[in-house]
Amino acid sequence: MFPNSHIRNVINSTLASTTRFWRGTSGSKKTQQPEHLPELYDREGCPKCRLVREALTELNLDAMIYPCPEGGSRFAEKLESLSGDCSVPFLVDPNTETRISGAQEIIEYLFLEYRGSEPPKQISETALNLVSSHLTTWVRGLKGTQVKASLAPSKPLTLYSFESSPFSRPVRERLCELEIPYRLINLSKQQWADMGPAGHRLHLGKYRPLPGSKRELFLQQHGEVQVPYLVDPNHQTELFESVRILRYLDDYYARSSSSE
Ligand SMILES: N[C@@H](CCC(=O)N[C@@H](CS)C(=O)NCC(=O)O)C(=O)O
Repeated sequence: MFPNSHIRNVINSTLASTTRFWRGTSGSKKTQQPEHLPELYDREGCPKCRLVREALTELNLDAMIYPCPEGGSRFAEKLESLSGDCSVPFLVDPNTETRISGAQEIIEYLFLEYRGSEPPKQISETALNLVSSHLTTWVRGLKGTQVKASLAPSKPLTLYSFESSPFSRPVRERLCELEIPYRLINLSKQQWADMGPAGHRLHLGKYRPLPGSKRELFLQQHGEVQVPYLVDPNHQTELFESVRILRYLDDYYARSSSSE
């Protein structure tokens, strides 16, 4: 059973997805993941970073996320040495040896490189998208922007998610606040049968993801497709259920400021 505070959190997260018009839900039917993960220096609550993550979901592209919350230091030095300052979003693509800052520049690069086209207006850094993304950050009460004291994992974690997922957002916020690096695997929705919560999909009969998709592989491995799903190789742990994942992250990685 969910505690009331978690139910309120998910309802609020659903409202946040609505203020962003549910961008970052569906994605490409065909995606060739590049050899190396593009690396995004990101702040979950940052309005411009959100537009980049929506582009990743739209492209169904996975990425390595280095969280850079305000007040954080774990990746700040690396970011500064790569980009010359500490601003996010910043993208490093080891496949093409590209480094780019600025949301619009990153989005244009990703679409050109991984879809061979310009980005659609609804994902670009337009005034409307910036206003609605700022609103989303405010609806979330600035969660996922400020650092919290934490223990650094030796190995990055892996999170299966997609940008607008109301259950996944609180997990990404916590990963950001705790400065935990993670491989973000986007399980973008690719067809009508993927729509809806895992237990109540908007279609009849047995759920069949697109053949050859990441969703199909996930279904084969786990018997169902549901996000968020967290893998922590540091403690040989794999978890479904947002509330359990949040508790796990707090238990294993959050520290009170005095114990730092
Ligand atoms: N009780 C689960 C619910 C998770 C859930 O319903 N996630 C949705 C996305 S927000 C999902 O996996 N939908 C099925 C899909 O995307 O195929 C939790 O708290 O993690």
